[in-house]
Amino acid sequence: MLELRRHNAAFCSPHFVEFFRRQVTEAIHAYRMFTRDEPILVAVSGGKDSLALWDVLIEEGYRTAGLYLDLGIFDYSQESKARCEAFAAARGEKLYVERVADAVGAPIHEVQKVTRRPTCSACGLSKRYLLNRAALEHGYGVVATGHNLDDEAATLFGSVMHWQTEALARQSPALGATHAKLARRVKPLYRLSELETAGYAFLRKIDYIVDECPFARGATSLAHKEVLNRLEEVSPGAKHNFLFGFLDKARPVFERAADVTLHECRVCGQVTTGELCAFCKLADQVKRRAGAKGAAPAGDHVAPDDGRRPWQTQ
Ligand code: Q46
Ligand code: ZN
Repeated sequence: MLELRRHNAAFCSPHFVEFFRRQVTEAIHAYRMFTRDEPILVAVSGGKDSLALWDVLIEEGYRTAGLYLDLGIFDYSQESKARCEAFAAARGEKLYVERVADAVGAPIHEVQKVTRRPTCSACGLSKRYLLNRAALEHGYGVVATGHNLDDEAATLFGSVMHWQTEALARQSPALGATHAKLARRVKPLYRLSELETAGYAFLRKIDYIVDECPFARGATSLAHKEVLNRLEEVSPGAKHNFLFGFLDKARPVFERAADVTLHECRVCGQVTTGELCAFCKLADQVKRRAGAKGAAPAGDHVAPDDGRRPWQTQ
């Protein structure tokens, strides 16, 4: 029996699986994320959230393929990639694998040495860029990620703490394609907590990587999650109310205030606000300062997502 305090309900295993899938399909319909006829690219990291999401979409009859971004982070990457490959093979689904080092010019954990850009910042930028590029190259108009309620509430908390109004305007379970070279980005798990996703992955016997990326240690987003977990303990439903209250009442105000003009990067043709996109600048820095050598093997974990699009670094 699984007890969910914020819903004031308890579920047996089959009913929990049903409840979980219904939350996902309701999210898809509420935000018109995609239709059954359209192919969906699911960004998978080998963790519980993205694999649980892929599992639900397959079981609900959606047309999907997975995309694994191989970050080249030691054993972590190798193990997470193996989980994604096994998951896809067992279900007969297509999995695209992209080696980030091939695109950036160095494994992601070496980028800091040559550019001084923090590893997670270079990683986040590269992931946003490569996700969008892969979607366009392989003909997918929409990318789905496994961000859950805890991720989204923590991101919102961080943006509010620093009053990042542009980030607040962007934070949404679904971001549209505002340019022909932008795939839509959706988060069908935004109504489900981390605990609920873990419960679903367990009940569905999904073999996922439990370890976090080694660079996640000490991340501010984890501190924000702890604060929110403490609030949730004394007030079940606090995270849900925080996120959903924002989406209903506050986001439209921030959204109206934000507007950008988009161009195509003169080097790679992807979307940017300036002449050269942030990814091309990063790759150029890496090449010039380190001399691009080949790639190393890699792995991934879905990063916190404040809705930044491929051209945004701040
Ligand atoms: S950003 Fe940083 Fe994550 Fe990239 S380097 Fe690892 S912790 S995977 S969410
Ligand atoms: Zn570019």
